[in-house]
Amino acid sequence: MKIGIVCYPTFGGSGVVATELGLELSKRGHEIHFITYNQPVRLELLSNNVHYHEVNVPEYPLFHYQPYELALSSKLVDMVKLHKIEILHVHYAIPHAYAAYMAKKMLEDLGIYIPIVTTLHGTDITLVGSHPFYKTAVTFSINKSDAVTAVSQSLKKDTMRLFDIKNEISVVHNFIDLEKYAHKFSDCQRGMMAKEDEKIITHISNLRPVKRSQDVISIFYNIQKEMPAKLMLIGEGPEREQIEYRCQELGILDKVIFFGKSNEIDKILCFSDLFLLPSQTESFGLAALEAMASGVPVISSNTGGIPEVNIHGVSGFLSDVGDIGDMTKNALYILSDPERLATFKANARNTAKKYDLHTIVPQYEVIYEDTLAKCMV
Ligand code: GMT
Repeated sequence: MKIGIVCYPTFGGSGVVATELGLELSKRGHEIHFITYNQPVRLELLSNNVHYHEVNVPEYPLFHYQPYELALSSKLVDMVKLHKIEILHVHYAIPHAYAAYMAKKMLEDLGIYIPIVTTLHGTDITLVGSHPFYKTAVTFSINKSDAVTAVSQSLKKDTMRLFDIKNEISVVHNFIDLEKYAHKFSDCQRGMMAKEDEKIITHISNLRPVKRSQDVISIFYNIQKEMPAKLMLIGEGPEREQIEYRCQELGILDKVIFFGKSNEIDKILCFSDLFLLPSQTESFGLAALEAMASGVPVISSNTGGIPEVNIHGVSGFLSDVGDIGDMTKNALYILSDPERLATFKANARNTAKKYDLHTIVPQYEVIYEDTLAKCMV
């Protein structure tokens, strides 16, 4: 199949999932065309069946807002015609599903039929999409897609609750390349980060308020009072400065390592003992799955789709949002006993196996085939 993929090319989970999906589909023999405004961060290798087409939005001083969806829909039309793309898979409703529908209509005028698969990732529904300023257009775009998927049962439920949806929504969970996270001992440069007796706690996010990174600091503060520990913080975002100040106030700045944005998540997770994800809301929590695939147990909130990923008492523990006391108690329970820690690590890796890309990616292929077949009728 010739598949066009539209996504946000940044470090967000939706862009990561879209990129990993395209790369795996290409290995399975499909021709993939990424169409977006920058080369996706995890798209390191282009090959004869992985292509990247940049959407350019020329700056024009008359426009207060540069019209990205207009440029994207024109680019989609051009690329579908030029490369004979058979299906478009757009990740994130805003504005991708909307721009894809415009492209579809323009192509219809030329006698070309292109089906659209839309994948909802969470923030496009729970945080941004349901805002009254966007809701009408998001509802329209979802209802006009030929197939719609959501990354968790929880996100499907939220979408049905928040929007007037006429379409069927299939749940296709996020996935992980387990081989990439199957570390050899020699890969893990633990000694560079912490002393032998220090536990390594990790948090990865875009440091936005929804991630409750301040809770991460509070939990870590409590942990390091009880045992030697280091905190690895990966990611950039608006709360970074506040977090640094807070660490300074608490006198723990020397125990916190800020990595910024990183493409080497697997290497950092490799030497981690525990992962913290106390988010306010999370449609899935890809970062938690990445941690689990590396054999890192997860202390998380019990919100949104996280309970579909992190299994309470098995791969880690779940607590109510903001319950720092319970999260600290659970973290100390796992970390304080080496045998228990080893069991949780093994369980985390085993639990992640449910989301192996070899299980999940074929589910998208079936959706593409069914959608194409349905649209031929
Ligand atoms: O979490 C973010 O702020 C980034 C966001 C995105 O759109 O890339 O992540 C969302 O999509 C991910 C991939 O499907 C999910 O794993 C995240 O849980 C989801 N984030 C939220 O729902 C807050």
